Amino acid sequence: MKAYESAAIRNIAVVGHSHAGKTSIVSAMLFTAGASPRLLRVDEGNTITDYDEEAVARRMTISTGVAIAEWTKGADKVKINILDTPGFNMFVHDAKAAMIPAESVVVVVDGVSGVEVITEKTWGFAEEFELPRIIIASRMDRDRADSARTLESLVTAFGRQVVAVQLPIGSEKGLKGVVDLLRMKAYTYELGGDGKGKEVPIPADLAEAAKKGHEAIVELVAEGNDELMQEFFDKGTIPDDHLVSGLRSAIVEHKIFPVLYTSGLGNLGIDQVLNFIAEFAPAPVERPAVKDTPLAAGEPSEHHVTDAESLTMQVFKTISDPFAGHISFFKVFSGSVKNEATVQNYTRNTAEKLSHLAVMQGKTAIPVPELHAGDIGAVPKLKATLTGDTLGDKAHPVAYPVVEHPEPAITFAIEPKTRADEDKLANGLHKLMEEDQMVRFFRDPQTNEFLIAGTGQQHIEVLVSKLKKRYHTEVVLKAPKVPYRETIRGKADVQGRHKKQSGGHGQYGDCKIKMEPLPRGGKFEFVNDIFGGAIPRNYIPAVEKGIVEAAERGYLAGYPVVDFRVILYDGSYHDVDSNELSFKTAGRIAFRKAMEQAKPTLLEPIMHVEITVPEEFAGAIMGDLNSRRGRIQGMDNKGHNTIVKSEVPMSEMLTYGAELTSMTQGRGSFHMEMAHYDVVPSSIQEKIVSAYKAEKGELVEVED
Ligand SMILES: Nc1nc2c(ncn2[C@@H]2O[C@H](COP(=O)(O)OP(=O)(O)OP(=O)(O)O)[C@@H](O)[C@H]2O)c(=O)[nH]1
Ligand SMILES: [Mg+2]
Repeated sequence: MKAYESAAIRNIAVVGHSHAGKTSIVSAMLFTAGASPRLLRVDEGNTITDYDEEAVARRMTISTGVAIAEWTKGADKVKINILDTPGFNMFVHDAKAAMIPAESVVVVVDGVSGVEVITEKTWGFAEEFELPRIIIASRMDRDRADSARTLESLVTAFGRQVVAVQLPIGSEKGLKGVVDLLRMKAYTYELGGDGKGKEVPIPADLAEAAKKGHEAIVELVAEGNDELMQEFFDKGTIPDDHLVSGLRSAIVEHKIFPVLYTSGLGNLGIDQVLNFIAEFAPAPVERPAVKDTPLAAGEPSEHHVTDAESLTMQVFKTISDPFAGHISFFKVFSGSVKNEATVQNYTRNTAEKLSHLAVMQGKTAIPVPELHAGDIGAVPKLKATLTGDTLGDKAHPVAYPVVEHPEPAITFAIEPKTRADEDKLANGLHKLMEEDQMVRFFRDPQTNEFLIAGTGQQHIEVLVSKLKKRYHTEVVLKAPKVPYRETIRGKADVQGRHKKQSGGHGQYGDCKIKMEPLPRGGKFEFVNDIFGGAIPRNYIPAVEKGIVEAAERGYLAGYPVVDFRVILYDGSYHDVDSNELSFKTAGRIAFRKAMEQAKPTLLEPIMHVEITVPEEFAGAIMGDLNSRRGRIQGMDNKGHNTIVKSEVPMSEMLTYGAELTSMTQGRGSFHMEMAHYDVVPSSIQEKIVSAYKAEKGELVEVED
């Protein structure tokens, strides 16, 4: 494939609620642009962007797929790099990661449901990254699809800068085509055809609505632009070329959000979508300079998307599986990169050789000799590079900001089925973590069980399935676990002394510490306040280590102790008998004594929960949330649905999916993410602590 210059590149992230029709639109774009020989379908499991085995099995996008449509509009040939992102809530963090390489976002909404929970969530991502947005209302051929209602829901959610630039011709099964309100032209299509429209006169019954629609665009464009406003007052309208350029600037500056209509499955209106992206979506050169994260104290530097600057690139996605190997997807932010180049990974401080430089069409790598500033590419077999890393010219180190993801929402204990599985487990999970930043894998320090944490039940199921299919490792999922923590609510001032001086070499360590609470999220702070050598300097880290290790094992119920400060202010030592181990032990003793005094308490994770149910279930759902110690934060009505927002302890939500289904006859949906930690009410705390003690008692007996 030829190397496109920055001005001829469009990088778009396609986002929206699950099932809105994103992958189908992308598939239709690829076919219409000649990238596939026929229209590939999600339901046939053969689309270019949903190639992953798990995506095919579940008929939904699980991780962002990258593809390319080369499209000619008038005299311009552009390369559209498309990022087809997941809309299902448990995978939607990948849509956020796709904002890094994109200069604009295509927000897809379903023409029946309009704006949904994840539409708003992904809109928020685009807002955070200050990206222009083009909206596509899709699945317009379905029963009950309604363009006016969909537009209304968009305007309600995102404001009056949302404006239709098309009108659909016909509706539901009778959907025929679209009217381009900007240039006042109409196109009809054959459902399931080649995606290329036939120009026809604007149907008489749409003439009035089309005129109004055109005027709405004129007014909105004029409103935001003084020169055009003047022209509008003087002439009563704006000449077409000024209207187009005015609209384009407003879109690029994310002041206007245009709405188009399609059927992805029917491949209707898709050439107009490609034309619109080619004409109105900004090229990478047009984006504001990219800010980096300062390597030392100071202001961030700015990088311009041009070949003239030195090379900087960032990895935004990694695939790691036994078939494809390790593939890093990156965006070139500045400079250009050639095949076989050696570049520096600044994040890991190591050199990487870019052999087999490529662009990706789904899972297929297409070799390229070079990539210019602003382009998206991929390279296999980097040694140390992971998602989020910044690479480039060795002489000019840079770090670009990485995407922040929420903490995992669910943790399960897993057990390898056999001894052989146990040996393979860590390796398989390690590979999965390379490509999925939402997986956490660790051992429970208390029970020694393997724990796996992720965004939700389905996410964990995908991981278990990948372990089995890719790495032939079978595991059994056990009951979900709540990652409690411990903290203190009071202060303490104690002495920890360890002394063993019976014959031979003795042990002696002695420390005095104060302990006090830190605000939530404050983790741990260690302050060395020793003056005059009461404890020799080389033993102080040992005291800290003893405390840290003891804190990891917990005090009340075996959960890590967090959000506290320790001040080491005094102690004593023995010339012969003191050593590191003695001071570590002294630190541990001091920690346990301090915990006793400092009002220890348990903390539990609290989740943000957003539940969407038909309105007749709203009362029951809220009653149920009450019984789960939930705090209702707000309620919203959308059509016939009620959206309930609340904060609920994780421990009350472990099996909510199945319970919501039975409470709403399968008509409710919810998503949740970790919000913060909060103190566990004392009655519940007592139960957790006594259960721990009982279990520990048993364990000790067995060990004895
Ligand atoms: N009738 C009709 N069905 C469509 C259309 N577009 C998609 N569908 C169907 O809707 C379902 C979901 O489509 P997808 O394209 O996978 O939706 P998505 O937005 O990619 O969904 P996620 O990947 O889960 O976020 C599939 O069964 C499609 O066949 C359309 O234009 N018309
Ligand atoms: Mg999809």
